[in-house]
Amino acid sequence: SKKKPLVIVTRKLPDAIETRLMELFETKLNVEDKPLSPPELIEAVKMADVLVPTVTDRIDSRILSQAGPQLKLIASFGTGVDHIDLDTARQRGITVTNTPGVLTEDTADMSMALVLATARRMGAGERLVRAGKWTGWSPTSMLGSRLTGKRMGIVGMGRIGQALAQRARGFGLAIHYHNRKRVHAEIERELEATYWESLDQMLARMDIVSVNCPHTPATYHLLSARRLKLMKSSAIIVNTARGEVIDENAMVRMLRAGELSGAGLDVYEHEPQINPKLLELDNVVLLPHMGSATLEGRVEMGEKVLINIKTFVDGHKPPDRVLATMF
Ligand code: 8YV
Repeated sequence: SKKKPLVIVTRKLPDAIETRLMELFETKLNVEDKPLSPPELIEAVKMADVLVPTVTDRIDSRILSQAGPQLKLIASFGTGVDHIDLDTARQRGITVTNTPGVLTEDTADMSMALVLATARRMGAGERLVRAGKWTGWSPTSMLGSRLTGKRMGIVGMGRIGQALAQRARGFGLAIHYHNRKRVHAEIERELEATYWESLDQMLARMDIVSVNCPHTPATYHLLSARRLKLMKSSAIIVNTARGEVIDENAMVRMLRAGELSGAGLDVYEHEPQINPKLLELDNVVLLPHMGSATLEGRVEMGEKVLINIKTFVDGHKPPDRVLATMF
């Protein structure tokens, strides 16, 4: 019988997924749950038939240039693929898959949660209570801004952007969006969403801006210093996508100067490093990249990885192939 392919997994995954991987393939797990160092990653791509990386593994051209000829599939655990050099993978004949769809609702929940937490100052309120500094109710303290009747601008109207729009409508927000392409008229109608071809023009008019696009060469610093300056000083910004989409230094400067009223961030430009100036600000809510972190979501992401590997190993095209040309 044919030798089972060697699958190398870079991080600890849910038990049920690891068990299934070991049943189906020869599998090397990471029991420590520490990200692999670059030399360990090189060792992995030299040996593996299939690599299962996550967002914490930088699979750049340097790493891929060391890959053995047997490496034919990178089945990433996660939806964003900006940590993988897709062009080099394609040149080397390596198929790349991701796990789209199963984390849409959870990530949209987190975007909405960050909007609420930021607009209503939940972080500052919680810090006050925990510090034992709350002296009682007052008519003029802890005042945030009302959501009902405000405008939300969604940058990136894909699956997550649309799921966020559905939620935001329930909070009385008017939905606006910018996307490379206008979405289907039917979806636009259903969400009562207004399309802005010009991101600049949209930004100038929004009370809330939510980033929900992938990080690609085209979206790196899409919210540049110049564009951030177009926003109202009363506006808040939330990001559950990728830190690189916003010029983080420029945003921090504006938050400090009161040129932006608040930010709710789940992702950062240099994870897991946090700009120390962010920690000094009271008008920001800071989360540790947990947008898709639900028990259910992680298992479903693992199931997608399993299906992608299984179909590929069986000689078929895996369902969640990522093409460099998608971006
Ligand atoms: C995951 C994410 O935590 O899917 C993504 O793009 O950022 C998160 O859902 C991460 O990708 C795991 O690799």
